[in-house]
Amino acid sequence: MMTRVFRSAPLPPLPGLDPDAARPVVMGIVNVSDDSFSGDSLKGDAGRAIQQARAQVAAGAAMVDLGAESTRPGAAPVSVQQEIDRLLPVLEGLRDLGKPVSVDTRHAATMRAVAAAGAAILNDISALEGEGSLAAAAASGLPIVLMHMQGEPGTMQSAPQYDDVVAEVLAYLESRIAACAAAGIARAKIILDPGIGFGKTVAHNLALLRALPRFHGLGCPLLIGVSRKSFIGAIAHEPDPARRLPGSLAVALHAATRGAAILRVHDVPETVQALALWHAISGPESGGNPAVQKS
Ligand code: 7PM
Repeated sequence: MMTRVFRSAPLPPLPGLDPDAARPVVMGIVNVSDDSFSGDSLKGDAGRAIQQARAQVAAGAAMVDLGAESTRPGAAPVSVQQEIDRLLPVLEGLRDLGKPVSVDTRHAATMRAVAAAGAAILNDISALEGEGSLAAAAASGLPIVLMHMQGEPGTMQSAPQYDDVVAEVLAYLESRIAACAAAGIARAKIILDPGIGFGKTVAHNLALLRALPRFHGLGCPLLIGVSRKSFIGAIAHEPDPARRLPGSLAVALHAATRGAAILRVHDVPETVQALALWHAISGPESGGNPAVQKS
């Protein structure tokens, strides 16, 4: 039997992130919707988001991902100013978190505002294709997550089509790395994400997950987000996203074994526990996962 050996690129240096941490690390998902009680720091949605982020870090998250724009089909649109107004109080409240706060946004104005307010990572599901986003991200100097998506959030799941999903996602991400390079963003600042569930059928998602090792060839660390996603519901016959933890853990461990650097998840304590067992068995204490070489 042949063991496939691949080299996974290191994460960019981040304040509060241990460069020697066992990988993958967990990124906790924090959503901040409208803030009807702003003013009282622990009431309203900003307060809930701050408490949720702190609880996730206490449970072992190495970082959190803060998002204010719902990408769900049919969700009420959020203006860029509303997005900024929701994010800034949470970022202010998390200044002493001690762990990197990533912000999930597609808008250049939001990128500039959150970079000034202490965000540590810019996570863009449109891979900096928005107007002015390449320049805003470059000016921030922050590490960037480039994610692949086919179509737009509202309609992307209606009829996703590829000739070769893996080749097309690889080529797209390579083209965005080149766009970043032209804008002055070095490859060492880039984290890549195949965008599971973003304009993909169940079969497309499975093909990408099977092919994860090929993504290391792009020379950047990988972020994988599968938590509670609908392909898990489709395969497990579980319509309720809140009941998709077992499937989410199974896919998270699959990605861990294939060298993912960051797992973006809703269920932080549960994922941290699953990874602790996986690390104990296949991590450095065991002589290392033979499939993964850190560079
Ligand atoms: C509706 C549709 C609600 C999609 C929520 C979602 C990712 C991300 C999201 C991901 C990166 C979800 C997604 N998913 N950013 N933002 N990678 N980099 O299920 O997979 O959380 S939002």
